[in-house]
Amino acid sequence: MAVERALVVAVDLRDPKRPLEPELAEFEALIEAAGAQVAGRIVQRLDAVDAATLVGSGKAREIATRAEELGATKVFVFNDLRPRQRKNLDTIITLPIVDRTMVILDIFAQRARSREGKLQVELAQLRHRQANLIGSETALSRLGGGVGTRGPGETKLEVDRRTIGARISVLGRQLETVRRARAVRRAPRGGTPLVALVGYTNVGKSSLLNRLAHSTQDGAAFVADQPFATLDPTLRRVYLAPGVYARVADTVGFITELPKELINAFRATLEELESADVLLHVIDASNPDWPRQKQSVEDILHELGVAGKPTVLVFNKIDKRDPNAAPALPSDAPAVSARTGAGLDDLRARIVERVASQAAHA
Ligand SMILES: Nc1nc2c(ncn2[C@@H]2O[C@H](COP(=O)(O)OP(=O)(O)OP(=O)(O)O)[C@@H](O)[C@H]2O)c(=O)[nH]1
Ligand SMILES: [Mg+2]
Repeated sequence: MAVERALVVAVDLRDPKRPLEPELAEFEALIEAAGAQVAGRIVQRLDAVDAATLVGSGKAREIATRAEELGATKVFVFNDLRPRQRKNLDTIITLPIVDRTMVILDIFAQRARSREGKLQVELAQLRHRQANLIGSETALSRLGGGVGTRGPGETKLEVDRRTIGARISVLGRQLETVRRARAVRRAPRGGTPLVALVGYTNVGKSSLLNRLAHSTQDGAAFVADQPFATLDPTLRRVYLAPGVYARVADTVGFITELPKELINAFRATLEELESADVLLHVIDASNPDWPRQKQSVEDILHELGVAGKPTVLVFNKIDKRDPNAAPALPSDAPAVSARTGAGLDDLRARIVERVASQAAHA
């Protein structure tokens, strides 16, 4: 199939607390990670989104014209789209409309490897379609192929709306069985503390795990400069201090406005977080947008009910960071580089400290 050409559409509500640009740039990176090419963007400034068409009907017609000029094959909408807005837009714009959740789910569908991961993604996709009435009449067939239509492992997503409900029940039951098996495997191992890596996607969690566990190539966790490289968590034994070891779990990266379908679907994977003694929250210090990313991660941890866990903050990628760049890093948090290995001794010491104080309180 030819490369899909994306026209990106966003409404800018000019909220000073939430500037559009970093999140829109992130959305475009997600679209490219899903395999499409960004051909253009249209930003509509409004005080509030239009209840009927999100962008306003005049703007919607402009989008349709612009899409044609650019030879776009799909329109990617940044903001949340209500089913009614989607339906109305569909009548003005003949191209398939793909939302942010569909893009993220598409990436997950392409990357999922484990049976549980695949079941989770398919379930999340079907729930999203059901909730948004995608799959009704023309919308699905118009999507054609590519971003927004792929199921895990090359299977094409079930298109018949009447069978979605039945498929969702089957998937739910299969996941239950897989999860039960996993809970048995995760039974406590002789008092070795469990440390879970958490953080925004692409901050270097898997790289850090490989460093800490001295994993090279064979058996190393998968590292890539792309969002959601890790979908299937790995667990490694890590040396901390003479006689002190931890089991360290890598996890799925978070993102601002993580689709709620995904939070639910990945709850099982994130159970790792619940059983963890300590969370190691990894932040990309080289990204000027790190405060937003850190806040998003904290919000999601809160939603998952694990915000109260003892946490060690660690700033990664300091090799890539301009030391004078704003915003400054807190002086007391460990700063490391998974690439060069800088700061790792200090980090190990912090983890030991946290694990010890945790054990003392237990
Ligand atoms: N310069 C620099 N790059 C790093 C460092 N740590 C990781 N990277 C790079 O950052 C990218 C993402 O690294 P990963 O380890 O896959 O990040 P992750 O947090 O596991 O990402 P997801 O699994 O996608 O959430 C890769 O290109 C790494 O090589 C670092 O300390 N310095
Ligand atoms: Mg990873």
